Amino acid sequence: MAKKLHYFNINALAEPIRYILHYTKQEFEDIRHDITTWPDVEFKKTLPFGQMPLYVEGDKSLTQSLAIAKYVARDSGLIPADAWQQALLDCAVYNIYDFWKNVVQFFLEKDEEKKEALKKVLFEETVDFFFSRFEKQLVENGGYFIGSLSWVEFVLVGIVESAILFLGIEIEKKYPKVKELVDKITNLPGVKEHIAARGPYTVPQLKK
Ligand SMILES: N[C@@H](CCC(=O)N[C@@H](CS)C(=O)NCC(=O)O)C(=O)O
Repeated sequence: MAKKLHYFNINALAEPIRYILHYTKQEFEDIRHDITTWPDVEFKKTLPFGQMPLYVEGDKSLTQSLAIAKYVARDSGLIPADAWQQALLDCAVYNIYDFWKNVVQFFLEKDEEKKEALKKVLFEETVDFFFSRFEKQLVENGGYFIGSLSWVEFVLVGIVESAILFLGIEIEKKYPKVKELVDKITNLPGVKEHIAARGPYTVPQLKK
């Protein structure tokens, strides 16, 4: 069945999904909408909640990036059978998104003074608050969240790469296990070729 992923031409919420799809060798159409001219009013009206990513499989469609990432990771050994292990992964992924919310808030802030204040808190407190904890979890679990590769490590790496791009800092340098994971995921078969083919991302300029 034809699979399509709609998102902008940026990493952010869609790159973990793209990584999982490439790693698990699922063919899909990687449809990228232009963020610099967004909103595409007619297309936006067709989105169930007005936002992307949107995943389409035949006549079915799904929104919410985490629901999509988890769905495309099924049947691939990236989701444990045990309910407690699944819950630990859900917990980890919501922590990752709690961090990401701060980056989005900073990125979307238009008032220069407020943006500077948000940046200060992010750089001086938020990044270390979350990453010292992610690092500790990875150290305690053999480099993963629950002891083996799961869909959530793909989410962490996608979000780390996006945060590095959007904040302009090299977050992972201070956190060796996070860095190790970024290197591991980005060199996985399928993911590596995808990255080489798409080239580097740049920070998007949003329409005023
Ligand atoms: N909770 C949603 C958030 C989706 C979301 O915020 N999408 C943004 C891009 S990252 C979007 O579509 N923005 C365009 C708009 O709202 O018009 C998810 O995880 O998928």
